[in-house]
Amino acid sequence: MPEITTKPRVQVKPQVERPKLYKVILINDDFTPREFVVTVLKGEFKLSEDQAHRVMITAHRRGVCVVAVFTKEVAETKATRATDAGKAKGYPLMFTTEPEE
Ligand code: TYC
Repeated sequence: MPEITTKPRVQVKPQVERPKLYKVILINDDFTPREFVVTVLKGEFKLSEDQAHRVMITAHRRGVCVVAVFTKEVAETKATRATDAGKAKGYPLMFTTEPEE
């Protein structure tokens, strides 16, 4: 049986580029209880108790701490959800996102 080969009319660009990654950053404040920060880090970012405590204490001491790195949409969704969890309790807890270099 004869083989029919067709040439695509449109050149498809190979999707080989890795998606740009975004850091989720925890910002310190003077009001949110430490234990609440740890609870949010465990719940939203799936950190262990030990990891969550280290991240919280680093932000507390240095002002900020990188929590984790995700694709843009996941980073923004998690940062918003975690910030909203604080807002719901009346705390000024804040998570932001920033592209990785
Ligand atoms: N600084 C807060 C306190 O002393 C605790 C805290 C830590 C709040 C990290 C926010 O990102 C934060 N209660």
